Amino acid sequence: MERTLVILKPDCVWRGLIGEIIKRFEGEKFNVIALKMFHLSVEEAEKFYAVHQGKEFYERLTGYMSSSPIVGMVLEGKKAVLRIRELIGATDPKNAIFGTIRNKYAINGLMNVVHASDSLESASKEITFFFKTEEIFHYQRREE
Ligand code: 3AN
Repeated sequence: MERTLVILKPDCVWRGLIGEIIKRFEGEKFNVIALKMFHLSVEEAEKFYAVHQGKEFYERLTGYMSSSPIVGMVLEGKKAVLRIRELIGATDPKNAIFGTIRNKYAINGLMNVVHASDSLESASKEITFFFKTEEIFHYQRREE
């Protein structure tokens, strides 16, 4: 089992897509094991996206991510990091494979619905950024 961090970005929240996107993840047998709404400050967004500092889209990205509330969650499941990245699709929706979340819902390469950790190492760092240990839970999926 792996854990990964997912953020439902401002465009997901303001378009009323929170439930729709969580449904996609749950439908693929990932468990939501932590869930919280945040409104990041610019400084917090800058810290979270520090790896992108210096890139031409950095200010737009940190301004956007701190512009309105977002939803953070930890998902748990088999090969969660890679499989969630596959489900969300490429950064630019024009390059996202048909059927992926970004292909269906992203507005553009910035407002692209969802963030997901890109490696086990970043998942671990990003989960710690948003959640305390006691805010993360574990349970078995039961179908009955
Ligand atoms: P991904 O989220 O697909 O891993 P990253 O890590 O390259 O993409 O970029 C982080 C975020 O920065 C993206 N989710 C997107 O919101 C924004 N971003 C990336 N590239 C661009 C770009 N060329 N123009 C505008 N925003 C971008």
